[in-house]
Amino acid sequence: RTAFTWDDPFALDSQLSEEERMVRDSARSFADAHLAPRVIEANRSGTFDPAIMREFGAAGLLGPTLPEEFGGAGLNHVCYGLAAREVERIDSGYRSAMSVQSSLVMHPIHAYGSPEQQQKYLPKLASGELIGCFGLTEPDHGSDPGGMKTVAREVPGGFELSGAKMWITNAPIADIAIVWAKLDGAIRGFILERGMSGLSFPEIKGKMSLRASITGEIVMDGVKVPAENLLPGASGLGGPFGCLNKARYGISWGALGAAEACWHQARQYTLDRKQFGKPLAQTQLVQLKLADMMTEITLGLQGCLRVGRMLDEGNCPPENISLVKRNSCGKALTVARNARDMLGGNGISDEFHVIRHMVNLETVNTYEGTHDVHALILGRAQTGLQAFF
Ligand code: TGC
Ligand code: FAD
Repeated sequence: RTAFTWDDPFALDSQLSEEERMVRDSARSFADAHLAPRVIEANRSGTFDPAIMREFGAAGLLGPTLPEEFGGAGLNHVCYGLAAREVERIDSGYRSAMSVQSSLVMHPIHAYGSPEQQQKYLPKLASGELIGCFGLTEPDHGSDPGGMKTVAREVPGGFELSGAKMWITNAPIADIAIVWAKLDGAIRGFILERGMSGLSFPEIKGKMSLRASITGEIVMDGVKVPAENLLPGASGLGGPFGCLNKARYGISWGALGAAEACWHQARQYTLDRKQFGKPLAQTQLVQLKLADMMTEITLGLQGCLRVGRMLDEGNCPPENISLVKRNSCGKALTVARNARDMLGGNGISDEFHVIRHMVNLETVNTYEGTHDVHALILGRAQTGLQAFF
């Protein structure tokens, strides 16, 4: 009989290359050494330490798929996903900081930027010396970004931007912002720099989820942007969505990292905790929940790996990314809610981490396209029928 490995039933490990395993292991060591010791206090105080960005940079975790000439590590998408899984095992907010910088700021500058923009910003973003944010969502346009009201108009020497972006990860600490605005009706990307007149980044307070991540608005009141700060290579919604494809893919791995943390915690807790004279893990109801967790996470990870391989082959339709983003987030949320329950009273204490993952995953299930919006994308793709409006 072949032995069964409870925490890696389908031997995901053996499907990885040596380099991929190395990246995963070093991301795990980084997360354990640099992120785990901070997270409880950061979550309690609702703060994000900007120094983390330089630490991510030093560990090679910012823009890791970009070529080395821009400060990247030339890694494949599978490596990127594995790193996201390890970071989110600690906290979704830390993975958010990493993925916004990598997929939503560095990627568009690399994919759509001029050579001058690439030289100016990418190496400093890769080291964490500069922090970036990505402004697509607006107060009145979240799931329907095509309706955005932020406008750019041509003025001598460049453009003038007016409007507001809402729920922007890292905005209050950002040095630069990739902002999407309508120029003569077409959606274009602009690089805004802190200090430009009329630009501010107020923090959003009172978040009960993703508290170890900082979130804000981008308020633009006639901000003058030099002509050279327009991203020349993107026009239309395909510009921001090209970035979202990368970030959503990373989230699909990351959310399962958070789910694994909850599953492993629930397993150990119910093995250790005795009620009615026996371990909780020796009850049928608990074993059913553990079996469900193992099944969903194991199957989910195989899906992420498959999509990562398709991306690396240059052969991945965006719908596949919707499929795994939606599946991972929805399943991770269920795992976290069940794990919370299995820890009883301790399940609501931050010392046991599960409640923090659970409330974080509410955000992860919402941003980058909600669970239901990805269902509509997948529904449209198989019926040919538009159900958004
Ligand atoms: P639709 O007609 O579907 O498409 C308009 C144009 O965009 C193109 N497109 C894509 N291109 C590349 N990749 C994709 N995934 C694409 N999806 C669409 C499409 O081909 C078309 O191009 P063209 O040239 O024909 O014009 O547009 P729609 O308005 O009907 O879109 C509806 C919908 C639901 C698909 C879309 O708007 C959507 O996905 N909404 C969700 C919004 C969202 O995900 N926002 C994320 C904000 S950023 C964020 O949350 C960061 S959190 C980061 C963190 O902290 O980790
Ligand atoms: P809405 O679009 O108003 O949706 C509300 C509800 O209606 C949802 O359940 C949705 O599924 C449902 N719904 C919407 N349309 C339909 C429909 N046609 N049919 C059926 N149901 C529908 N955005 C950025 O641009 N950059 C960032 O860095 C960023 N970071 C974020 C960080 C945090 C902590 C959070 C919470 C959000 C962040 N976002 C960011 C915004 C995020 O992408 C949006 O919140 C998300 O896209 C949903 O938009 P909304 O909040 O306006 O909800």
